[in-house]
Amino acid sequence: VPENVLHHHTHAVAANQCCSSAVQAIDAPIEAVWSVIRRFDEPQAYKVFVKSCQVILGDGDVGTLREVRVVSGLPAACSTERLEILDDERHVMSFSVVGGEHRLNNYRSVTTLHAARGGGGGSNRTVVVESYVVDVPQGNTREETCAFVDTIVRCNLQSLAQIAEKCDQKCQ
Ligand code: A8S
Repeated sequence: VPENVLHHHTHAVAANQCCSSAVQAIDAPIEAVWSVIRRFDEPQAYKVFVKSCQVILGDGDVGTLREVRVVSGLPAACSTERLEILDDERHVMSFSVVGGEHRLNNYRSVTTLHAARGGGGGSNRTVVVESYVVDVPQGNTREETCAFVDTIVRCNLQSLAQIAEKCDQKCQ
């Protein structure tokens, strides 16, 4: 495992918090996947539970704040999120939740992309690693919290794979 992967996915986890991670292989080049991930102003491009998003401060660099509205049916209405890392060379992005109406206080996630060799020996596949840390809400267990967040993260990564793979076919 490359050192930078371990570094970015090593979180300080307090006693009232939980953390987990998910991995997704994608049949598309790293730059195609990165072009979707790096758009902090457009999470709705692949995040399945996002209804709309508005940038409230900044122009897409670190420190940019966005207000995300989520679809109905979730125990949440909106989330205010800050871009923490955007590294176009190493393909690392991170954001944190700084407010909103939901139960995931102090949520922070890190997403890293890694070029992987395809069947033909070329570098046309990507492995995505996403990890997070979050406060366990009052009245919930660590296991319940991780199950809830893991479901959201896995849905998002599957959607990301579909979009990047489809786009890659069109662009070739
Ligand atoms: C992400 C990851 C997560 C988003 C969560 C976990 C959220 O947007 C949703 C429901 C909630 O209850 C919390 O990468 C919150 O966006 C879908 C509103 C933060």
